[in-house]
Amino acid sequence: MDLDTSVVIVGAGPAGLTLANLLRRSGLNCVVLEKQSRSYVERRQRAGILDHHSASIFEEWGLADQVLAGAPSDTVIEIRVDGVPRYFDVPGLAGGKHSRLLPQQFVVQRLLDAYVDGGGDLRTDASDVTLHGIDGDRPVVTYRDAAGAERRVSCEYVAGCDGHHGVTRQSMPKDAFTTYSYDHGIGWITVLADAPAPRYPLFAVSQHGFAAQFPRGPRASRYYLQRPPSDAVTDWPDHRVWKQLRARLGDPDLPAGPITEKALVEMRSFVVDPMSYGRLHLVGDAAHIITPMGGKGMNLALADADALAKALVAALKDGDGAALRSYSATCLRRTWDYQEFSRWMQEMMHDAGDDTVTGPFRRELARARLDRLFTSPAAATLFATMMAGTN
Ligand code: RFL
Repeated sequence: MDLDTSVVIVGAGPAGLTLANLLRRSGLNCVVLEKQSRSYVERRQRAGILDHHSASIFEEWGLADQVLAGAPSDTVIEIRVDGVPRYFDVPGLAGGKHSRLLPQQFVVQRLLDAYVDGGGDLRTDASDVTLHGIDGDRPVVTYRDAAGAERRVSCEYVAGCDGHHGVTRQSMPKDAFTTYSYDHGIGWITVLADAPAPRYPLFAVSQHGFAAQFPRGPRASRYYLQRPPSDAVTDWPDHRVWKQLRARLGDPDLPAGPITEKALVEMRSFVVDPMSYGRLHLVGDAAHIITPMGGKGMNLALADADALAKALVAALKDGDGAALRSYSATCLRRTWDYQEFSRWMQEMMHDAGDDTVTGPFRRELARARLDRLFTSPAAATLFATMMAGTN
């Protein structure tokens, strides 16, 4: 055996790195195995919103200075219907609680620095990660290091933080869990461009289809455009992207900029229940994915990591396994709550626009829902608290 440790964490994304930092802060040993290089992981651009609950995790664990520094607060969102702006004051309606604009790669870079600078054990370029004996008392995880040599690590628990396409979930017997998978029947294309950020995160509804524009730092924007599910990236040359954005945002003067990334987004939801099997606990995207509408994917991953860290501390330091036994149920409650929020927002924003997809009746229902956000304080407060992630 090359190493004995308390917890092997597979994957150095937001989930794995948060868990690793929290365990280190509690004085527990762990090893992080990541199949990519450190520079690859640090550059991967995805989410951009850290909600209130996620920020409170870093505050509670004394990591706020390292992780949250300089992240501006998300204040107001703009919902533009047929080119007419309406402003929705999220913190004002959510009791002063708010999200922060913090791109995922900054979260990852900062968590990596905090972990490695604090002496944490990170093994990148680890291939062929395989779990053995997760239904016994002392699992073993094998992998190949960067030089191709096989390594063996024994541990008390394995945290599967290796994302939707990772290997840890596949180590659970097929009959040990139920999978819920849902295709939302719409497509998105996402575009990252060096173009001026919008004043506020912007959601646009019109007959041309849904579009959104979010800041990614002061000089970059991430855009999302609804597309027919059968479209490929090649169906969206740059001139079509800008033409459609101008039509959908109702802004003929929208400034363009060099496009640095263009990708299709799968509008799919996926949940595994339970998230635990034997000594393996799944965390974040390894257990559930959610569409980007509402910006909750990374935040659910961080909430799982926090719950698992607390449960592992109770089990390993105090010999109390109760929180570990209820880990899956705790996380799934939150996951389904936000799956519902994301679906609510998605139906409202899409049905209210291009009525060739779901028809004019659904369009009017969705417009009534949208309107209610600005006329009913009860509806507005519920939406704002979910958006800010106050629970
Ligand atoms: P990750 O980030 O996928 O990290 C998993 C890590 O595991 C590694 N790995 C392995 N390591 C060892 N052995 C193996 N066999 C391995 N297989 C994989 C991977 O290399 C990687 O480093 O999962 P994690 O940590 O659970 O974090 C989840 C979040 O990344 C994800 O939910 C969000 O990015 C989702 N998401 C968004 N979330 C938000 O909260 N707000 C947003 O605005 C938002 N926008 C988005 C998004 C995801 C997107 N894409 C492309 C999926 C926008 C996009 C475009």
